[in-house]
Amino acid sequence: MAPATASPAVPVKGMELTSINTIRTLSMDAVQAANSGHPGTPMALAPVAYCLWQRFLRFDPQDPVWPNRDRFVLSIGHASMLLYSLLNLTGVRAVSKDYETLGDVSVPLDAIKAFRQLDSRCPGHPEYRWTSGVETTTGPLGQGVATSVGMAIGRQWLAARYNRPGFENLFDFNVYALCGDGCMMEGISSEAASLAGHLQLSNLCWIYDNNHITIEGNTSLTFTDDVATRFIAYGWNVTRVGDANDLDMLSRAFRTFLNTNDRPTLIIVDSHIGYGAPHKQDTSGAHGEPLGEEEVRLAKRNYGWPEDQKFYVPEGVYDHFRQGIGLRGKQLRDAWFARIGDYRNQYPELAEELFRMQHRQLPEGWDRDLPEFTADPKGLATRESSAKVLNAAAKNIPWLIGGAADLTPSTKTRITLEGAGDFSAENFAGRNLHFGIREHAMGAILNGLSLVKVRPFGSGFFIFVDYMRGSLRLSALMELPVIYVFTHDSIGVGEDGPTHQPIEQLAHMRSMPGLIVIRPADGNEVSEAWKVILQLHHEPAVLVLTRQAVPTIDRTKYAPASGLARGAYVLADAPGADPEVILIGTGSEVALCLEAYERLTREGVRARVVSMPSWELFDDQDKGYRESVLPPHVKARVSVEQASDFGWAKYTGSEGHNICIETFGASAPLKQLLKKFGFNAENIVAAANSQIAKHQTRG
Ligand SMILES: Cc1ncc(C[n+]2csc(CCOP(=O)(O)OP(=O)(O)O)c2C)c(N)n1
Ligand SMILES: [Mg+2]
Repeated sequence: MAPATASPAVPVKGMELTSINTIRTLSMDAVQAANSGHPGTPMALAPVAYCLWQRFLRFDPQDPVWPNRDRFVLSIGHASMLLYSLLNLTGVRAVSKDYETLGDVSVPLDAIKAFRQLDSRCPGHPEYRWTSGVETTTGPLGQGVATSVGMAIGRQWLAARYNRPGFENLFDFNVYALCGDGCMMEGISSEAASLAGHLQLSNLCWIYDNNHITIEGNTSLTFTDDVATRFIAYGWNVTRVGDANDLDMLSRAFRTFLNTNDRPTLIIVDSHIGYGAPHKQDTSGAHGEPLGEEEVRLAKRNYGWPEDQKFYVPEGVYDHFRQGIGLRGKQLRDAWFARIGDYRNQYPELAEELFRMQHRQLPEGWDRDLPEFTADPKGLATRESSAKVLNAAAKNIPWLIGGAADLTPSTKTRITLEGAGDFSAENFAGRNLHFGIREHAMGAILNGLSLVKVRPFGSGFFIFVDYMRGSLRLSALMELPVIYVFTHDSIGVGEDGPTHQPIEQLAHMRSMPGLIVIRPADGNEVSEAWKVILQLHHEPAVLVLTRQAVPTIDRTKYAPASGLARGAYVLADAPGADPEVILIGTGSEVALCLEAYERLTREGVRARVVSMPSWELFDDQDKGYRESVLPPHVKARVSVEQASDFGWAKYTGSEGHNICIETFGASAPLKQLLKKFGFNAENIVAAANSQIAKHQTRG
């Protein structure tokens, strides 16, 4: 570990100081104008960010989506003005959704003046997809650093696959993340740092703002970790900068990172929150509220700044950044693209892969091997059919990579293709990732992987989605097509009991905007589900699978599984399609509905079975289709799902019947549980008959 700086820092002067103070004052002014926000940390870290961006970051503001750019993650999302100031001063261009670079500046000064106001490119916390140059959405502390691990893993994987003789540096970008006390306290950072150390991700650098302040006051209240020792124990290189204003020491620390080839680097920077504000520096008062007009004035006086100027960018500042990061970034980016033509000539297939991956397209014929499953009453667990489908897809989509949080043997998500390999410090080309028992970090890492454009999947027991909801929510918020495969979808886990039985998790997932949840009924629905999921561009998907076997439905007798793409479809119908009652099932309960349907039909009851694997896909259909599946005049409806009934009334009506589970399940063999909770054909038939009677009386 490098010692703290011993001699006083060489004072920063000239245009460097002016540029740093511009970052500081823009941040203060924006927060003051919004009358809300976090001024203190941008003021303190302006020199750190300046040093990194201006002297080291390989980033071209003119092309902020250049694939080999260094990534900068602001894990302390509340310090968003630090990033917005940088984006403005370096002149980062806005990029359209289809990756064409547009002429506009991503963050014009007017956007900073409208910080935190509706539709400003400067929302409260940095949002990916909304503001070009923001590499990932941050705000929930710890998420940014964990996501940066995914980016670093992604870079290693890209390098291992695409760097070739003569093109050793095609992918060699570094990932920097700026974090604070909050990030260090959150458990997710420990999970992520532990994995990063284990994988020896030497392209990863976290910068820890050790300012000893959080919202409630001094960290002595809650946090006495020896962070340096903790990270050394994780296998990181740790170095320290004793003064956030010391550009030379900061540069030395960044060079130490660049020269470290066998492990990630943590740079601990001692800083003063609210630096320069005479009454608020080093207090939590500088954290999350405007300084106040007078304090802003006094801080500006301290900086030698014109006290009455607001949003002031002195002459020469833009040019200074243009000559630094701008010039360096452009040269690196142009040199990279100049070589891409040669790469395409020498490695046309790899170049084609890269193009498609970067544009979130799939290879030609990606779905040609997806299996069909023949009817079989004994059937197959959907986790088993999913294993076959996943491997058939992985065969034709080389950048489909993923793994589990130590549950691959149970979730069946291993890519077993020859040469797929295991991702490790010794083999960055492996397609099977091992996240360890670190669900929360796994979600963030998947986001990071998706942000560098590989196609990631992660898996676990459905119950443990609770442990990763924070990351999963960011997948949805960022509109990333991350694939989550969750098995052991309900009480089918049997003897493991309530701790392992998801009940309310489906409702949780379905309530999340932008997330596609699919609970397929059999092998063929699994195949169709993967087909839908792999074609998603902007939505994460949650695939919910059984541990136990479910019958493979006879599609010569019942409707084809292709109906899955519409979210719900009529699987079996009354003759003439005018049912008295509709049975709606998902996943393992669809087969039960069919059994009940056959009995009802024998009894002369006109029943319909709707398989409804995905509410979201169904809700996306036009009204005509939705009403053809669930005709409004047929009010007798029964839903069957081994989960909470929360939300089902939307499809069954408040007078419909929901066969569901209202407790946390129980520990017993599945047979006993099915009886206890009423998941059998008799119960469904009885519910159907009483629904018919109820609605006839009313009608
Ligand atoms: C997961 C999570 N919990 C709580 C918060 C609310 N919050 C925002 S900033 C902050 C304090 C962060 O302290 P630190 O990281 O030291 O930042 P500093 O005050 O030094 O800028 C908290 C608790 C959050 N954003 N995310
Ligand atoms: Mg702090």
